Amino acid sequence: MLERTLAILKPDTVAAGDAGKILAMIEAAGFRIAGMKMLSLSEKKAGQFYAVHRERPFYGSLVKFMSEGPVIPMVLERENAIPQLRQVMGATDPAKASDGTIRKLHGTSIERNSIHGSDAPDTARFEIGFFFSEYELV
Ligand code: FUP
Repeated sequence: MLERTLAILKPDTVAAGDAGKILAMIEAAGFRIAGMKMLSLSEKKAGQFYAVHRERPFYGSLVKFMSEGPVIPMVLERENAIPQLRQVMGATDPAKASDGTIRKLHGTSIERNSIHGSDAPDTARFEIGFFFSEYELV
């Protein structure tokens, strides 16, 4: 089934100048870019995006990290986009991610892990709508 997911190239990726390399990996994995933009999240917006984690001990630090510099949210489309992107991303903790995955290659800690990808259809819907209007998707 053709599916859409939301990815975010996180502040560590953009600051390192690795956005292009990661985008190339994503395209090589068969995703079509249906929407893309660059912006800086305020702490308030980052907090809203990660609201499901607000009771977790890492929430404050995660929100600070996600608002420390520009991010590149994008909507990616392919068959089974949600699980497929998570495979290309690798495990949350780069130290545990498989060889060749984005997080293994570019992540430096469980927090500074290079890329976000939606984990389920309902979160993908929420996360796409968080960043994009219908007219911004092609
Ligand atoms: P993932 O879906 O792989 O991004 O992982 P989670 O939804 O479990 O976590 C969301 C983000 O919280 C991670 F990308 C990084 C951050 N996090 C931490 O900083 N510390 C943790 O122990 C777990 C997650």
